Amino acid sequence: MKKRKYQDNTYRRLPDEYILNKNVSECRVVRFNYTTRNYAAEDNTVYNKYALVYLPEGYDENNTERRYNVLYLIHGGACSPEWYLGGEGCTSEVTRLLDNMIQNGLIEPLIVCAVSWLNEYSDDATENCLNFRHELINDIMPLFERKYRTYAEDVTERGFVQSRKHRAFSGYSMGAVVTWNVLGYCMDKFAYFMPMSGDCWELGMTAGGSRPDETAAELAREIANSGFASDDIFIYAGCGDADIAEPNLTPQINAMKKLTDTFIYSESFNEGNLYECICPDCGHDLKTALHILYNGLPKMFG
Ligand code: FER
Repeated sequence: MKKRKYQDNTYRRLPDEYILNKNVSECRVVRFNYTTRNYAAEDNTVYNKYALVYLPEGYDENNTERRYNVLYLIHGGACSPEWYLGGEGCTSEVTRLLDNMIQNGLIEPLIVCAVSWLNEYSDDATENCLNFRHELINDIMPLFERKYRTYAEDVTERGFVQSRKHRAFSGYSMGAVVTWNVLGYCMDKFAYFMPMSGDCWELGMTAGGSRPDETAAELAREIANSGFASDDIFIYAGCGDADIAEPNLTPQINAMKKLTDTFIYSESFNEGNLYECICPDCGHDLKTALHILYNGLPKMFG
């Protein structure tokens, strides 16, 4: 199969007009309801949850031919899916960014499913982040990808694995903690990962910063266990230059760079599978997430 060509990973400034509230498009943010369980406990209680969904302009649920890439996107601490998508029936900086990127041909039209690691059964944010993948795989993806026209031909294990190059996972701050975890355990169903403003907490809070070599080795081990090769995954990590997560993320990325059997750091995904985009004049906030989405999304999906 012919591999796609990737443009350079190097940071480009997000043009202001991409997020300004002009030429406001019709809103296509809808609510997706589902039920879940507490996978960390012997608990069969059913909990109601929802995601917010961005549908690209022209999305037609009756057109069974057309398929769309899907990005699962998860928020940080003290936030919710609204942080990205505003709310049901809303537009936001993220929806305008996506509309503009699609309109200008930077990316193919895609579906975004903004999910949440918050739940009714636990207040432990770190635990929730590290357990979220069970809810994603068991409860969200099968229902969501049956309803929306992703590349999964069916919602079986096989259907998800075969369509993994058309599926990305990204999150900001605590959502980046989720992203590194999904990378480690669900890379059979996802090929592209975009952790924004946050390090990997597999070995504890901010361990990407305090134990970078062990964290990198743990990720490499998880990838080796998955059976996928280094050219089967793509990691576009990012943060701001004045981001409180930068001192946690950069040491982890530098440690990953040394494990060249697994991670190939490169200015382009034509040659490698890992990049850290450090956004100038950016802190730990939505502006950084917007810049990383702008830079990273054109490198997602193969
Ligand atoms: C980081 C990852 C996540 C980080 C902070 C967070 C300071 C989250 C913080 C919060 O939501 O309170 O690397 O660095």
